[in-house]
Amino acid sequence: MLKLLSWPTSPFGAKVKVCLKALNLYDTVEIINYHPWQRDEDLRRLNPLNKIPVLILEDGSVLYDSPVICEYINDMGKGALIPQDQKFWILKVQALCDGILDAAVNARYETHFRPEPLRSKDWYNRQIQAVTSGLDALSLEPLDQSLTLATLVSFVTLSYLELRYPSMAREAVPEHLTIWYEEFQSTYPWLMDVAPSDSLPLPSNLTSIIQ
Ligand SMILES: N[C@@H](CCC(=O)N[C@@H](CS)C(=O)NCC(=O)O)C(=O)O
Repeated sequence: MLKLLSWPTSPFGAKVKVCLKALNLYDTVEIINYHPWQRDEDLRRLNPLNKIPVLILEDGSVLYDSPVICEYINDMGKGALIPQDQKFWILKVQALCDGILDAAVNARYETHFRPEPLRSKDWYNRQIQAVTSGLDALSLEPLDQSLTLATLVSFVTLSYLELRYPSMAREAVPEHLTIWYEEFQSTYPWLMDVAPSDSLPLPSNLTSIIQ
């Protein structure tokens, strides 16, 4: 059985989970909850970058980086999430959403993992600016209600912001993107089961200092 190392709050892990759900493949993968800031070297042995998600294949080989894993799952689902005629638009939307998420996750690490005296307001603001200008760009993309990698990553991006930055989700997401998101949620309510969520307590052995 395939194994996915992820954590419920991780938007990159959620990208993989929503792809699995959309293709009806969720039950073919064992989900292993693993927090990347855990104080051990288990994750680094699988992914030298020490990041989740990581997918362990049946022959023991490992895939990392969510775009690579999503592409693998798309192949398992016979390419349904990346129709050939939209491929490069879909990959561009994924790159945009990944950039928004990288910036949002970095900003969160700054305020939650880095000790107060080491925090940089300018660096934090730069990340938030990438999130808001990324959202403006995303709102110009012709997202529809079909299930593709483009709509799924956009869904995960907006769900992550709703979880971690609720006031930004209310105020900085352009209105028609919010309308698209609400319609997508009500069309596919079962996707909410695997959207980023704070459903597990943090493990006790986390590293807390980023120098
Ligand atoms: N480009 C990577 C980003 C993954 C990522 O940043 N994951 C976070 C959790 S949401 C992580 O593992 N962070 C640990 C770290 O930065 O050391 C992907 O798309 O998979």
